[in-house]
Amino acid sequence: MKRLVILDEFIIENQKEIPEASGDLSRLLRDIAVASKMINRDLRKAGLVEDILGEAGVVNIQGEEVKKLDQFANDIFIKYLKSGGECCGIASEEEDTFVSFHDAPQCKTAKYVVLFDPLDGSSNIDCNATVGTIFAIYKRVTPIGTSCTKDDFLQAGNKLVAAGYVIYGSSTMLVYTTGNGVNGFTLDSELGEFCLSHPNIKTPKNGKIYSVNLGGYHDFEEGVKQYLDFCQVENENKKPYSLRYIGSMVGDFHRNLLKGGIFIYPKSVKKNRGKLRLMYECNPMAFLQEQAGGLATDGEQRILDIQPTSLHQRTPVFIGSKGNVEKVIEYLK
Ligand code: P6P
Repeated sequence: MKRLVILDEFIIENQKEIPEASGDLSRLLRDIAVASKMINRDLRKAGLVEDILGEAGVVNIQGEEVKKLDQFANDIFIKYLKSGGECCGIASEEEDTFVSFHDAPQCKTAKYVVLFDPLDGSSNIDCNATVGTIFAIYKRVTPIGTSCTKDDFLQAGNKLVAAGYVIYGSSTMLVYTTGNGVNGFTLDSELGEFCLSHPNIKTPKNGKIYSVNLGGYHDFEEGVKQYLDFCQVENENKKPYSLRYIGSMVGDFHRNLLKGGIFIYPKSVKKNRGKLRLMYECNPMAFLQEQAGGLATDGEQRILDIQPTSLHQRTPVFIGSKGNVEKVIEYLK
């Protein structure tokens, strides 16, 4: 029987590959893993936990109904990242602006900031469909010991130190990269440990799956519509690709990362910058996708090269197998 490699051991083993690694990033990744186990525990019984499903009765900066589980996951992340002392501040989909941990003595010498979507796919939560947590880690750019500023967060994706997601699906998995490939860990809930189950994930160069909300087809720009027509009949096999779309980016992304394919959320007449957020959805997923051998673009440039101007800015996104993304870029030209 193969020896189980648990996440903690893997992180420590691999921190040697991170320049000037001092263990801080390893501890930060472990704090994220602990927070996701807490979220997983309550998510799995959300239907039974008193008053945790449904709307939280607030609307976030995106103008979206905040679900109680969104708020719950957000609070768990902030609590564990603050108590872990390895990050000096966070930005979250559920917070209007960044949150500095300068008031926490244990965070005084922290070198990192974390941006996250605590529970992506919230529209699926109440119907028990796959949801996920997405996180992005940068080294702070302002002096250690001072309160973090917006500059620490508004960094291009090509400056990411680490990124990953936790997918709460038929099993719970944590998938992350520190720039040396992508590895997936499945939660053994009896052990309470994330165990290496998907080492060195690589996305097939070409995929036969496309993921898009076709409800917006008539609002999409011409090149996107032509690519979608290509997927449906004019492709190299002359038979339709499979349309797979569950309306939860983590779920759609994870399937395509493993099987190959392309996830598209384009701009449209109604959403002229698309819907997905650059800083804590598209950038972390783009880092992972490139590390797994795929591509991620906004239609004009590499997602990771976009210079952000605001925490919650949105971007069109075409992400997945190299061959599929290159094809859609041809149509967009
Ligand atoms: P639509 C979930 O709300 C989310 O932010 C992503 O997880 C998902 O890919 C997208 O929105 C779905 O959006 O417009 O197709 O419902």
